[in-house]
Amino acid sequence: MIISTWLNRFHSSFIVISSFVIYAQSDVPRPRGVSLSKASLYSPTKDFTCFDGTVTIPFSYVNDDYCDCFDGSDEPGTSACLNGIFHCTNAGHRPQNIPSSRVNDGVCDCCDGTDEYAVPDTCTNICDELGKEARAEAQRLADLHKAGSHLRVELIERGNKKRHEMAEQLSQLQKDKEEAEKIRAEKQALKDEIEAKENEALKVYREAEEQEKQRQAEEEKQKNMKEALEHFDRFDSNKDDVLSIDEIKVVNVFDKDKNSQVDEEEIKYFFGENETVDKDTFVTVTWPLVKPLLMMEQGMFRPAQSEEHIDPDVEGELDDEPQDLDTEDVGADLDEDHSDIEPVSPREFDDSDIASRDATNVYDDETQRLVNEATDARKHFTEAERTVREIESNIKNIQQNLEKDYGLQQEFATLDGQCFEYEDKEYVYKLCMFQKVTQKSKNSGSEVGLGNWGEWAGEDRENKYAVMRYTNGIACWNGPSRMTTVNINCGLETKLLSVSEPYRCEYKIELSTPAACDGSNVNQEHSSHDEL
Ligand code: MAN
Repeated sequence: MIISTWLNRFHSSFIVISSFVIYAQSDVPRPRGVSLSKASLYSPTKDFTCFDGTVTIPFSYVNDDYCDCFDGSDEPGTSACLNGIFHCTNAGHRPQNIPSSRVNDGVCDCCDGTDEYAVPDTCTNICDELGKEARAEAQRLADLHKAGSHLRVELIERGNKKRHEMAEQLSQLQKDKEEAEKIRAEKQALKDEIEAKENEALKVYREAEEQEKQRQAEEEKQKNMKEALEHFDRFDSNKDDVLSIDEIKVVNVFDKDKNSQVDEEEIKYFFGENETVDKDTFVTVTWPLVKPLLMMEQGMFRPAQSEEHIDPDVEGELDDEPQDLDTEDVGADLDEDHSDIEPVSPREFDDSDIASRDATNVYDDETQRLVNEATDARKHFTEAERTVREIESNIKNIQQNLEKDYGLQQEFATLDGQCFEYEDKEYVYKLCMFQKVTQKSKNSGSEVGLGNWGEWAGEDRENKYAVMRYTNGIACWNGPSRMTTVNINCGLETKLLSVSEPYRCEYKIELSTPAACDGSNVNQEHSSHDEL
């Protein structure tokens, strides 16, 4: 491909002959666009080998406005290669590398104007001016870092002290926990012992209670049966011990849908789909269905659900005229749950039984004494257990804090838990360091989580502590969870400088703090720029 385009080479070099010059910068002669550090790679007395080593060309092909090297290294001073690099010295300011495609494009990229040499006077050299401004800014930053680093030292001292205290607290809590666990074990043993005695003493009462419950249930059953049979007899007008559809047609209470007519379909519902019912079927099938309607007619029963929705004014009316109730609903309710009218089912004997017994004081003196003792023992055990749990939770919190990365010298430790606010037109933002970020709308007042403490996220190891990331905030509408990046800058005060949302539900906070002030960093930054 390279050989087949010889013609193009001569054509190009003819048009832009000014690119093909040896360009002297400072005291080391080198081709245009080459940095001082790379000058030795371009020797006019030798052939030029592309930086990637793939092609060697006569030196005269360098900067001939024809791209010979795949890596663009033969055309640092022309725009012939798409991937070339043009170096401007920018004397008086910072040197700069720009893509060589920007050479002679009519835009001044370098402050010394050397990237625009095709048309003379396209650019003015403004490096001195920019350099002056940059040096002033660098000085301001250096001063700021210097002043801030005194405060940083204080933060480091306080941070280390805090960690030390936390470690001490942790070991104290671990001792407390052992002690609290011992007490809990003692209280448990006492409780178990006295509860065993209490159980024994209460057995008698439990059995009596159980018997009483059974007796009451049986009594209730008999009462219900008696009531059912009385009604059977009342409905059985021809006294043949069988209820027929005709006999029931005249009994209003069977008018389930309240249309003033008892039709066959309704009766069959109560008859369990039979044509007639005898006494047994009446008691087991018909009576449970009709009893609630009878009670309703007598004003004794109202479906529980209606209470919540009823306007107090209307409620009175309904009490007076129960037939206004929606019978369909009543039917459904009755099919599923008769608990409102059934006798209370027997249940296990538990603490509340003991307490109620305690209140009515129906135990004999010895049993009552045991119950009181057991109640106290249970209370003491619960308290001992709560104490262990509280200590465990404190231990967990301290351990979590001790595991947190508070910077190389603990400079961020004292900021943990401190909250800082920032207001814009719409929202109040709050950053609680190492905890979470929130956003509160000024209109609705509702608070939205923009992320919980996640990790340090500086680009590399040296500036790991320049960026904090808070993740897993409240999910964005139709999108991922909200998250916040906090850029840490040196400042004499810890505060939020700005909050923005560069992408939907991704927030960016600029924070200043003395914890980020470090005089040595500024100098390093300077020297690395000068090297370019
Ligand atoms: C709320 C705020 C905004 C966010 C939108 C996304 O209005 O949390 O910051 O952009 O929700 O729907």
